[in-house]
Amino acid sequence: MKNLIVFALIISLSSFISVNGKDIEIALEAELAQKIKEPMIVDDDDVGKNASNGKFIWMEGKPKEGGGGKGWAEFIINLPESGKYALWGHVTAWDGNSDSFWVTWQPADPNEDAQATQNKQFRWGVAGGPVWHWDRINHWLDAGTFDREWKFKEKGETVLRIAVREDATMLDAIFVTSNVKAKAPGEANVRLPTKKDIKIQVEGLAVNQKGKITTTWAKIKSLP
Ligand SMILES: [Ca+2]
Ligand SMILES: [Ca+2]
Repeated sequence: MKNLIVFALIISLSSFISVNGKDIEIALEAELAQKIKEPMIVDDDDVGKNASNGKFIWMEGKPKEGGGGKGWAEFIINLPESGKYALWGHVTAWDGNSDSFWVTWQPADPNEDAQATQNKQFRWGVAGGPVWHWDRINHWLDAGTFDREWKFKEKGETVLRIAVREDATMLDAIFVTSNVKAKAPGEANVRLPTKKDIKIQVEGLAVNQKGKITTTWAKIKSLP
């Protein structure tokens, strides 16, 4: 009987630990996207000074009403676990005409070209500010902006597309986290990519919660 109680205690303790385990966190440089389609470009000029890794991506130009709505960057993100995820972007948004992107993350989102469909579910209303700051990726719907979360049924490769909506909205880095509750960057434990993060991104690796590399993917090298 005593053994049974101890056993039950161990089981409940271990489930407590896993529930409260460290979040999965992946930091990505925007300019190291696997594919970038013009007029979205990588830039390093004075406009985006102090960008992480010295570079960022944008549709170059002055903010103007309407925006270009062409070009995008795609990231292959190798998730080490299934489950729910949130995204944060390190951004600059000059004014009300340079503060949005389209965001789709497959396979949780469909293979939909949001620039063509103009589906507001995929519209990210970027928090304004003339210097780099973190903003949680949201849906900008008619009723306002609401934090997005994505649920992946399986671990492994996913494809995140950040597409131009309004010219001049700037993206420096992306932070992926399994913490979908955090409302503020500090709570979400956001970080700019470290040298190790950049190596993981370039080599196409996934990491476990303890920051150890778990898998490699080969497909990335054969991307068209
Ligand atoms: Ca706008
Ligand atoms: Ca950067």
